[in-house]
Amino acid sequence: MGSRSQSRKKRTAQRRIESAKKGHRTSFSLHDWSKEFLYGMFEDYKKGLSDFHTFTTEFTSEDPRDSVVREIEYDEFIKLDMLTEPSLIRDIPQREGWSAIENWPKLLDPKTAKVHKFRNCKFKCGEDDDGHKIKIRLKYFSSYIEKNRDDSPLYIFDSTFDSDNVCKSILNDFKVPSLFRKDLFTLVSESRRPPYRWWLLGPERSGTTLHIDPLATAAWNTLIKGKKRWVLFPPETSKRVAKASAFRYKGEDDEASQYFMTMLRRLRRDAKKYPDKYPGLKIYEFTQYEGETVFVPNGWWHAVLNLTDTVGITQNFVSEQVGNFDAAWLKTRTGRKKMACKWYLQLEDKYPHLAKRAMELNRRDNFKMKYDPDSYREKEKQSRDRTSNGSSRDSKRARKEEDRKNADSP
Ligand SMILES: O=C(O)CCC(=O)C(=O)O
Ligand SMILES: [Fe+2]
Repeated sequence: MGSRSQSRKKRTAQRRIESAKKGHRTSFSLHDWSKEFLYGMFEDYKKGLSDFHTFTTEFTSEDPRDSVVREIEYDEFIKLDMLTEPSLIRDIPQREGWSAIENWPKLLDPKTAKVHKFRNCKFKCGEDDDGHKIKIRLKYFSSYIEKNRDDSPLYIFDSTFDSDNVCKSILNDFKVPSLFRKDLFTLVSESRRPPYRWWLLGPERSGTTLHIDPLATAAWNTLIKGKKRWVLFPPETSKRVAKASAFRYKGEDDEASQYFMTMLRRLRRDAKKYPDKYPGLKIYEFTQYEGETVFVPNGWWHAVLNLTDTVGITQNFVSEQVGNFDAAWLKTRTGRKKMACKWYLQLEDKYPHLAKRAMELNRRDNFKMKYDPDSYREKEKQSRDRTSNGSSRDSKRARKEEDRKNADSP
């Protein structure tokens, strides 16, 4: 390839990245992306981490009140029938034969990424101010991974990769780990169900800010390549403490890199100095290595920082095996009213004991569902009868119209 065409390609890559950055953080100039110089401090931050870690998975033992995430070997994992504590499980991809091990690491290296079948696939790497997706071709993103010095770089966080004919083969590269396979949200149609699986690929210093996963879902998160720093706080921890907002100084943002490198450390220092200010505080902080799967129970605060370039996959779910059915029902019946009705009807059919439990919870709280399952069932039956008698196209249109009228907000 001629050098002129190479430099044209470089310019295109740069333009695409710059436009993604401008759309994602509209208040930032391009210069602002590196104004905190976290790039220069990152190596020291990482070296500091290994000072107080002994185990292979680097559990923090700096503070005696720190809790330790349970480590589970694969042979033990497959014998479990329940898991409700935050845990780190080894070797699922190797033992369950994921081709991700072979395929995904190539996407982190621009040389192999630019000849990979995903090179022209567009993945979501941000959102604009109106909540629209910002997408980028993988070949451009891989050179950004290599070259960027941003404080908190863009991160590919994509839940709709299965809608593209080429990148939907990501689905063939992994299998939902055995214990997490019974996902009760699969009873709801894909279109009704909120996004639930994300393919994650990002440069070091990118990450996910502190949050609790939606609708009381639990999550598993498997790392194929690289290292990730995690922090988890139990559900009873106040948002103010977990966010370490008191330790956010002027001019700092609360992106994952800033949070881990400065705010979380200040919180730790303060908690050590003034333990009475933080009764019962527990901080679970650890490093996840490749091949390891983190299990996050429902309701736990968590944040993640990519210590190196990483690629992995995560999925959110509801199941009896992780004990989040009750909590998910409570959230869904208020947050996703129509989905709750449809979910209930499916539960009645496939897991009657859970439908019974949902009704018990409704009675306990004197909760009236916006879409009553009994009348919905009746309506569906009538519309089915109409379909078999009259024109199916007409009734389909009527159903669509009804759906539109009844549309609930997420
Ligand atoms: O690996 C990460 O960046 C964390 C992802 C996460 O917590 C989520 O998708 O809810
Ligand atoms: Fe999460």
